[in-house]
Amino acid sequence: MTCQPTSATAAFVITTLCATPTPGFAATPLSYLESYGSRGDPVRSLTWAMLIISTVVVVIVTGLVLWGVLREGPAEAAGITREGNGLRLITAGLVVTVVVLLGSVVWTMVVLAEVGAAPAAPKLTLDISGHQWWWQVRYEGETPAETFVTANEVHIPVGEPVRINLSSSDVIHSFWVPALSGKTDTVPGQVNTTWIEAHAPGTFLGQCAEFCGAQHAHMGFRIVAEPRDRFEAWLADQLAPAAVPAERIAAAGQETFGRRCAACHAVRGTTAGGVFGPDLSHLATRATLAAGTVPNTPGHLSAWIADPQHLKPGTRMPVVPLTGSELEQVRAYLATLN
Ligand code: HEC
Ligand SMILES: [Cu+2]
Repeated sequence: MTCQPTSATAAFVITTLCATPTPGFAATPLSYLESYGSRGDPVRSLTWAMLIISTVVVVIVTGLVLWGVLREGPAEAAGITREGNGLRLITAGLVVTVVVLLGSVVWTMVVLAEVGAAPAAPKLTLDISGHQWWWQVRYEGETPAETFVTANEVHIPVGEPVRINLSSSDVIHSFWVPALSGKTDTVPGQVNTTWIEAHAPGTFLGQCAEFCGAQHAHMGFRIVAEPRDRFEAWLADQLAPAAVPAERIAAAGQETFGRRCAACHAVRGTTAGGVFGPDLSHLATRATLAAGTVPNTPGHLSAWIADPQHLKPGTRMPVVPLTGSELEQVRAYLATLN
């Protein structure tokens, strides 16, 4: 077929049909009907079973109703007689219903027990905190020097359970990575614990699942599951302090950043220590900006710094008035944070 859209609807259909084939997960990143880890798997099976049971029930009930309505004309229907008051049918229906419902209750209990606690003492524990409208992620190390904070992108080793302590700095949010785990609320003044495990490397999208204000829909995050060695390399990279910018423009950017941005943003290894906004150490290694709102490209980064309220209306980052050259400098500086 030719891939030339002629109208908006046609464009949608064509982009859907002409898109290069992608695995199911990539095509539907928030699908909860697929799972990629030992916490998601039992829930996935139960979800499918419930879906199938409910569909079968609807089909049977609809079929029986239609059969009852259409079997004879309305005139004769009034004269239908039921042998034994139809009690045998009612009993059979009840028995089937009770057995199926009890079965699903037991199965649900088993699944809840299975996903309730992490299987073994997890080697990695993260503190994740929901903010309007982004996620703060803290990797607790053995020593303060091994502890760091990042945002919106969570790296984990493949095949290892990871415990996550969830908290919130403002309102109730909900931590949800459909392919790896169900939802757990982040509640102000309380720590809720959840865990995830990915049995294959990949990027798994997460999303705030509790309405939390204007930009709730732009409160996404990603879990990047990597083999142990690559994860360790990422950790080491994150722990490295920011290098002193070599280029003049980036050095000037660091100075501007210190004056205009550092009250809210931290960059480890520098004097910038603000905690109101996301930690920007190693920002250049992240795939997206502003909790998954836009890809992390030089263009989007400039657009974000110049006018965050345009990309994410209502975001807690204000428009910071900068001259064109200051903006260029700050962007050049942020590009060195890799
Ligand atoms: C009043 C506090 C405040 C100031 C000042 C501020 N920011 Fe922010 N910034 C935030 C908040 C809050 C967010 C999170 C926004 C969101 O995702 O909704 C943010 C997000 C960002 C992000 C995206 C980070 C990520 O992980 O996706 C970048 C980049 C950024 N700010 C750069 C800057 C720069 C550069 C300046 C100075 C010109 C600046 N900010 C000034 C509060 C601030
Ligand atoms: Cu939300």
